[in-house]
Amino acid sequence: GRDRHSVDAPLTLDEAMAHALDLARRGPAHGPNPQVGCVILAADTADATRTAGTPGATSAGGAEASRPRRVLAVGWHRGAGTPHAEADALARASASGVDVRGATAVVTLEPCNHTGRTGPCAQALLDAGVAEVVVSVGDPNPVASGGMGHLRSHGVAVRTGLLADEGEELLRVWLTSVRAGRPFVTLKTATSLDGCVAAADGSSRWITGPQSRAHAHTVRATVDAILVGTGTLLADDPTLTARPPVPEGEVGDGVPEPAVHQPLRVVVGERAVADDARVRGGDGRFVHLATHDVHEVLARLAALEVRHVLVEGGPTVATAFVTAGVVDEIHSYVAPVLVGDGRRAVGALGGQSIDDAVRWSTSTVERLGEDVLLVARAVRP
Ligand code: AOF
Ligand code: ZN
Repeated sequence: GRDRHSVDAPLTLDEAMAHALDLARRGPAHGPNPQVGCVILAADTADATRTAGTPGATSAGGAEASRPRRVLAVGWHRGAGTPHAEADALARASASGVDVRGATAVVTLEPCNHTGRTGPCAQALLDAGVAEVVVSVGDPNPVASGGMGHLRSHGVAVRTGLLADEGEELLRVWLTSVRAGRPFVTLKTATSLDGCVAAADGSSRWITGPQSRAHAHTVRATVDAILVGTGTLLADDPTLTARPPVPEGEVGDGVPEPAVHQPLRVVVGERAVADDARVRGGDGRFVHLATHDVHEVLARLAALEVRHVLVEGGPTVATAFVTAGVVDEIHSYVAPVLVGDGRRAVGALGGQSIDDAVRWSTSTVERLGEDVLLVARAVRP
C-alpha cells in the first residue's frame, strides 16, 4: 500500500528540499544526532539539458533544473541508532518495489561517509544507483564528512547549498555544537521589566506568568540537559523535569499522552546535593558536577553526548557562562513587573562603561499572556 507520507505532486528541486526540511523536523530536536530529511526524485527525463552539478549553486540552476519531478520515496531520521534519512528513504523505496537507479536524492545534510551507529549513506546511495545528490548543508562532523567527495569521485553529480539558510537554521544547535566541540548553550532568564529574577529577600514566585512557564517546559523537552547551580537547588528544590502542556484538541480524545523526553538534570557547584533533593527523583537522569569551571562542565556534558544544554539558574551560574563566552542564545522571559531593589539575572561582567556592554542580536519576540519572550543570539565575529 501507499505510505501515508507519500507525495503525489511532482516537485522542483527547491520544493523537494523544502519538503525534506519539513520531514527532518519530524525527528527529535534533542539527542546527539542531527534532524535530517531526504526526498528521492525520479530521473529528469530531459537529462542532457540539466544544469545540476554546478558546485556551490545556491538555488536550482536553469529552468530545466527545476522541472517538477515525481517523488519516488521520502525518509527522515528518528534519532540516534535509527537509520539515517537517506537509508530510511532507500529502504522505503525498496520496500515498495521502486527503482531509484538514475534518480536524484535531495538531502538536507551531506550524506555521511562513515560507519558509526549505522552504515555510510554515501555508499548506500551509490549502491542504489542514484545519479545525482543535492545537499543543503555540508557535514562539519569530522568522523562523518566526506560523503560528497566520495559520491563525486564515483561519478555522481553533487551540488550543495540549496536552501542553505533554512538548512543552517534548522540545524543551528547541532552545527554549533559540532563546530565548537561543546554543547550549544541556551541561557534562560525569567525577569521583571527591570531585569530582576528575585526580590531583595530572595523571594521570586512567580515573576513571570503561567504561559511563560508552560513555554519554558516545552523548551525543556527539546534539550538534552538542564543545568542549575547548587544555590538554585538549595533555594528552590526544583525537580527540573519537562512538563509541557498537552496541545489543545488532544485532551480527552482517548489517545494516551506521548511520553515526554526528559533532559538530563545537571547541578553544578561544590556544595552537596541532599539525598532527598527533588532533582534526584522522578523521571530523567541526574548528575552533580562538583566544579565551578564552565569549560570543564561543558567537556563533561559533551562526553555525555549533550548537544544542547539549557542553563536555568541562578545568577552566579548565568554570570559564569556569560563570562566564559559560551552562551549561544538567551531566552529572556520578561514580565511587566517592577521589583526595584532585587537580584539581577546576570551579575557583574567586568565592564564599567556602556562601551563594554555585550550586544546580542534579536532572533524572535513572542507575547506569552502578559509576558514577552525575547530570543537573543550571540554575535560572534
Ligand atoms: C544522522 N541522521 O539522517 C544523517 C546523519 O552516530 P551515527 O552513526 O548515527 O552517525 C551520526 C552522524 O552521521 C551525524 O553526526 C552526521 O554527521 C551524519 N549524518 N546523522 O543521525 C542522518 N544523515
Ligand atoms: Zn548517514
